[in-house]
Amino acid sequence: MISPAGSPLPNDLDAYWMPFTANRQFKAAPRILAKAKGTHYVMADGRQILDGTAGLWCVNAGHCRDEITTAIAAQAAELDYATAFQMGHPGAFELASRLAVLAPGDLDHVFFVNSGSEAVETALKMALAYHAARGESARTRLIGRERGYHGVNFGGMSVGGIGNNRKQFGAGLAGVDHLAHTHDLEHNAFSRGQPDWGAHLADDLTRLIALHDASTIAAVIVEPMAGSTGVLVPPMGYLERLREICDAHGILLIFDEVITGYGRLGASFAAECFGIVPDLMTTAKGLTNAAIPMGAVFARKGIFETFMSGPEAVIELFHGYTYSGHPMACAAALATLDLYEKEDLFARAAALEPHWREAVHRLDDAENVIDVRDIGIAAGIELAPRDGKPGARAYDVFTKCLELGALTRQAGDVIALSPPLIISEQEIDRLVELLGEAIAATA
Ligand code: PXG
Repeated sequence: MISPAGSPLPNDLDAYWMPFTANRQFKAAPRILAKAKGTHYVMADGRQILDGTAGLWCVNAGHCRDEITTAIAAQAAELDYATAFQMGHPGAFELASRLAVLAPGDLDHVFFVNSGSEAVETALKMALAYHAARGESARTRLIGRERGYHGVNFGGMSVGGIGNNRKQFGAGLAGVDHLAHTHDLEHNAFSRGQPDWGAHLADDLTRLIALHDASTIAAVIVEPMAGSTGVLVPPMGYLERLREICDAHGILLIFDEVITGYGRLGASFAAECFGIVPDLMTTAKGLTNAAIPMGAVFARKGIFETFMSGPEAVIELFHGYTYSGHPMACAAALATLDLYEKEDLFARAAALEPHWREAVHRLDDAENVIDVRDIGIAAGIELAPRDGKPGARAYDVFTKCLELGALTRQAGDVIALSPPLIISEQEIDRLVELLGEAIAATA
């Protein structure tokens, strides 16, 4: 629509093609976020909304933290942009060093990107290039897992296992296969923390090895806790078993920690939480508290060193982005790491976990709830789907909850919760209460 003066009207919703959104449904009843501070959003109509999703699993230290906004502003005035190709700037080196210290084991080298999707593409390419550098260039297969989410670019979509994210876009990467997912309500429903049942599901990898032969497999990529698909907590022993099988067959293990990184599970990374060091680790979201887009891929020492063994004047990895290690993103990330440290937020999340668990499991007996699962400061509340209308009930719960004053995230028939790690116990109780009311009102 054009205003009488010829410029687009500021409140015209039409031009914006919204991502992962039912555009027409949204525009018929828009939900507009105007401001945020701490654990709350403010809607355009002035209503305060408790943020039950930390933005989208990313604002771990709470919204609009002064320390971060100040650092970004200062960096913007000092050095707005610097190319990362054959040039450097201090912030990127400082950030990589800080991250290498934070990461467990020998995940000592860090490659910067701008999103979780780019982190995944980067890690997959690193895995292929690593094997090629070692003379095992037949290792080109990539193994993902059903219900996995690894972003929306072609590599991540292909190793991803969410049907709706794949079906519009053709066959994807060749040579990809998938492990079975670990969701099984018959054995796992209403688990508190890691379910006891399901370690054996990791043996599905041996089936794929028998089928394809290990000599053709480059890497296995999994989310240690699958987030977007509706919070699937790894069964006890499952990730350990995956690690063992990968080790036995020279297959790289990639943890996609875009959601689990930076405190969500009450530790720096899921790798630390579960005591398993992957070969490559993808992160984004909480890295900058989401104030500026950024992702980081961590590589173990041995992988990095393999790349550093060729001629010194030759670029070792033909990969990177214009905005890799953007100065403002580095400044935001450094300020975020300072905040995490100063407020001991990962330990805070761990200390809050028992309260969180008790609170979310108050919904166990709510009408239409068929599972409640939790780990760290994350939970999935699964609802019985309405006949022939998958996701419809959860969408109604999501909109009702927003009306009552809390932002949640709908994933199919699951409501996912992942509030900022600064949330108080009272706010947790309130969030669960509002969700309970929304579920009751939506029966
Ligand atoms: N890997 C994982 C594990 C993710 O959760 C990505 C990669 C991609 O990140 P970017 O920054 O490219 O979006 C993600 C993203 C949801 C939801 O509803 C989660 C994500 C994205 C959109 C929705 O839970 N995670």
